[in-house]
Amino acid sequence: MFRQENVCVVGGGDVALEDVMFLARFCTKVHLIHRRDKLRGSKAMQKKAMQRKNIIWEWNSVVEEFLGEEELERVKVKDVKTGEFRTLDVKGAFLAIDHTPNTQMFKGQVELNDHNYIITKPNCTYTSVEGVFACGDVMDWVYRQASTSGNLRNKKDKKKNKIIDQQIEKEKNQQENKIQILVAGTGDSGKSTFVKQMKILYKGGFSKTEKKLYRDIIRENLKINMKRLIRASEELNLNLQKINLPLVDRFFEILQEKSDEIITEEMKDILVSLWKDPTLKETYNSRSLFQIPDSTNFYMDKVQQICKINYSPTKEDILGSRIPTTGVKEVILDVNEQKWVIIDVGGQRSERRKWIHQFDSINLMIFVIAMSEYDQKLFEEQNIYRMAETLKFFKKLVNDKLFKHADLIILLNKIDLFEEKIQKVDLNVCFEDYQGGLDKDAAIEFIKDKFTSTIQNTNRNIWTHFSCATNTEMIENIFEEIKKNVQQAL
Ligand SMILES: Nc1nc2c(ncn2[C@@H]2O[C@H](COP(=O)(O)OP(=O)(O)OP(=O)(O)O)[C@@H](O)[C@H]2O)c(=O)[nH]1
Ligand SMILES: [Mg+2]
Repeated sequence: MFRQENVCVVGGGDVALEDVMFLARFCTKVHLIHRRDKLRGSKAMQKKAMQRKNIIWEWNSVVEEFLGEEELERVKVKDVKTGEFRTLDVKGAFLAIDHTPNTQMFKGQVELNDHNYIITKPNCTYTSVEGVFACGDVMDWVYRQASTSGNLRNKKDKKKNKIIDQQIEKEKNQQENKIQILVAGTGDSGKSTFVKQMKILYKGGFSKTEKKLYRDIIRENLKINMKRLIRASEELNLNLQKINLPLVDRFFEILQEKSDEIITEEMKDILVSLWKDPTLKETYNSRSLFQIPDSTNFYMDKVQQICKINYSPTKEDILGSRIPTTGVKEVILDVNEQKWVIIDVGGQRSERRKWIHQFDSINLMIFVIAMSEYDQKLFEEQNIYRMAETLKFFKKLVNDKLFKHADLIILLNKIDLFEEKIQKVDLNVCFEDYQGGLDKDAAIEFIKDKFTSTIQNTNRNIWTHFSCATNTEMIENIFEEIKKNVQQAL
């Protein structure tokens, strides 16, 4: 789009330099506008850039105004030393914001992730230090932008601009020998659990701060899930033992009370007593009728332990915990001189909207399907079976123009729960055309076929694995096989 046109890049870090070098390959002139008289970026890259004749260095300069009728035509620039103004004829302007958030001053004080973004508790601004909160660019890994073009006058231009940014991104990935792996699927399928296993297996597990965050989430979830159980028992007309009714009243009272502790001693005793009520166990066994994590019993059985003052969650506790993902999370692995960027995204409908058009240089997609979800209804819409939604989404995603060339791994997950369930619940609750009854193998073949038959481009590598994402050994074996297959295929 900007071939043989003049453009400008605003910035002075590595991102600006990378953009300038890329644009200089096909633009007539690229002006680099920088407020100082030297650059911050890498010296080697600067030397290379200095040799390009069509890069014009606009030192000590800042942009005053973007000018043009229908679209960008000129940029008004101010010399910060002399105060003089001049204009540059350009068709596009790229604002190169550095990838590195300005968080160095917090290093060692609050927990930062691999990219120096401040880690916050899911869905809120709490950092690892009580009383310290973070928001905006320092923690917003999702909406940071490497480069933003200023030629945004209409929809068509926005689209063209996106293509340029995509090309830059792809080029960078190739230079850095990066493989982008998107872990996709609908909500609650096990994507984040798979990514947690990557951290356990290849990144040394979880830091003290992460463990503290999980501890708090596990404790908070005890209350949330007890509330769900009580409400569900009411809706199912299942009566709790009379002796427990005052405890239920007190449970809801305490939920309203403000306390520094997530679970007070009194709340702990109530949870222990209520979980002993056979009606709540019966309610839990009917959980396909309402929304509650499958791991709830695991945590309810160990309330005493979880509420101990020095409790630190075990690997199993962390893998079993449920926090719906919001935004995009990354884990970067070193695999034989390559960087494998594993990208975890939110699978619920509202989350999918955010990322579905965001990725353009995905090499491999791991689509996670919860095999056991076939009798469960969607969290987002109570009259839709989860597996029907997953099938629809799978079909859309794997055939989307952004992903249809990416190699594909289908992870048939929650196989442990599926094996238990298929002995009792017929798959035809979700798929009317299924006639295999409670036969496990017939059901597996049917599900596999349902999904794979929707793939239009079969001219790519497609691998299928059965998994239990909470089982570290199993995931290690699967991932080692994935590594082998991907490396042979590349
Ligand atoms: N039993 C069992 N539980 C699993 C398995 N995989 C995941 N889980 C549990 O299922 C729940 C949801 O897993 P997540 O990894 O958070 O799901 P997700 O796909 O990341 O969900 P979103 O972030 O909402 O898209 C967690 O409580 C996990 O412990 C599995 O194979 N077997
Ligand atoms: Mg998740």
